Amino acid sequence: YHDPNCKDNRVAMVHLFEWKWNDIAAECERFLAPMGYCGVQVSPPNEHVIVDGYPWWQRYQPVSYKLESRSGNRQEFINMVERCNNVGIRIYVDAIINHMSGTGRSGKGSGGSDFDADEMHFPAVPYTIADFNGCGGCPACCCINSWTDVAQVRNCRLLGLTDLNQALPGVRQKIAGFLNDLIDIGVAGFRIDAGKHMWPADLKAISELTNDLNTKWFPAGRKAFFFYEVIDLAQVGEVRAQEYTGIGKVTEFRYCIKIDDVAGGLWGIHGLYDPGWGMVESTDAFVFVDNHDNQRGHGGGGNVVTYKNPRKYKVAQAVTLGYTYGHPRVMSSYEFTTDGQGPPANGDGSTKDVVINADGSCGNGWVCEHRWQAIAGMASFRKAVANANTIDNQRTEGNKVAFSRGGRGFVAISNEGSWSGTFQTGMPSGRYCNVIRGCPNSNGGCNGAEPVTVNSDGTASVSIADWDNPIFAIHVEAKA
Ligand code: QV4
Ligand code: CA
Repeated sequence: YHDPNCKDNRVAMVHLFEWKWNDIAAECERFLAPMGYCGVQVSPPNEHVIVDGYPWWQRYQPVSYKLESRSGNRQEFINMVERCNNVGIRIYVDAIINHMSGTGRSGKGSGGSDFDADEMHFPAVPYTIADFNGCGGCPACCCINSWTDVAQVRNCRLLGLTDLNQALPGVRQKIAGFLNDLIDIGVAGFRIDAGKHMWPADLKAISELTNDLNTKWFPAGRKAFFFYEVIDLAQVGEVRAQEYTGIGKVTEFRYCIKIDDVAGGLWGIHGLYDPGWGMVESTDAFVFVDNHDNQRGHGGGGNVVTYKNPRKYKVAQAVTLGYTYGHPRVMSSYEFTTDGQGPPANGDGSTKDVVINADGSCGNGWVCEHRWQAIAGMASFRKAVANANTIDNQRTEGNKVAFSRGGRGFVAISNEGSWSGTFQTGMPSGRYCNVIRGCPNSNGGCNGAEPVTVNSDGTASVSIADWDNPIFAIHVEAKA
């Protein structure tokens, strides 16, 4: 349950937030596979409520487990999983299993199913009132008021969302049935939404009901990857991330705060992983610079760097993908100005296609951080150094840092203007491309810059001069 099931040495995951299945399938083939990404976290694929104005968060209110959502239908989902797996890119599903829709909502979901949340009537699963937690032990609102009352956090309603009782065998079976449908289609794992709001023992029982992965793409006997969304900012008395490390990896939200600090002051890189603050160990940590919640002030927002600050964002991603702590996910956003704003939409409310401009950037309001050369280049770097779990030749000078990764890659980052000189890269001699500028091309050179020569003693002449891209990175899989 801890293994992301990546193909070969691929590592980096990208969250293609609110993308449609057909666009994701194309992106796997045309970009993610060649750039060395491992997989995609997709938006919740199941039927959801439809809210006026189509905010993104309507998809966090399930109506059923039918694969009919704003991103596409079941057949489109199946096609995406097949096309992505066929080029070695894994699909991870954002699974909403803590709750169904919020109270006060009823009617038809995105797949046409009837529901009535106040009655806890979700006939397309089916769930009835008996499948939900009652309000015993909860405040009068039945909601979560005290975040240090662990039973309340797990048994009462998060944001008024009708709370399933995962202790019941029937509920466990239905959730596992949903996960197994996805596993049989070929997904590689799950982000378990609102993990904090479910008991680890119940989650363990549910994961033990899941099938092995589809042997069309995975070795026999492999289990799905589980990573749990648990926001632990070390508040005394609250749920701890460590309660979940026995059943999968866990989101490390303290990392978002740390990396924002470190990207502003690179001298702090030694403290990126801070066990004294209660951060989980590297092998248990699922890390990201920002996520779909905290980039817009939801779920532990504040003190995070996003696409709106591109230079700092690239530095933060370069450290995240270049360093060794945790399993990394890259956020891929759409432009927004208000927190509830949904994805780019057509007049009828349907999601706009992702269009790719001639220069490789995205149009139609899609930001596509994962395509920024500095970030995509670092995704390829992470693949090249995947089996080199050491940091060597680290050199920290003021607000600048350089290090190599076990002879497989070398990175230098400057946060205070140009930085040039001779560096020990620890790499075999040869001609390499600075992947922050561009990849090797078919003429034996590099796109975007001249090749870099590493001498037989491992030294190279390195120069960082571009204020907006203050990073230099070479690795053994990008030779000129
Ligand atoms: C409103 C009132 C409530 C009232 C309720 C009554 O605010 O006080 O009880 O009506 O019905 C939306 C609205 C919210 C509304 C709720 C229910 O924003 O105002 O409640 O719907 O109708 C996303 C959004 C939420 C959104 C939710 C459901 O962030 O704003 O709520 O989807 O549509 C904690 C948790 C953590 C969680 C984080 C947001 O520990 O687990 O809060 N993060 C995950 C997801 C997140 C998602 C959910 C959980 C819920 O990452 O995106 O919330 O699935 O930190
Ligand atoms: Ca719960």
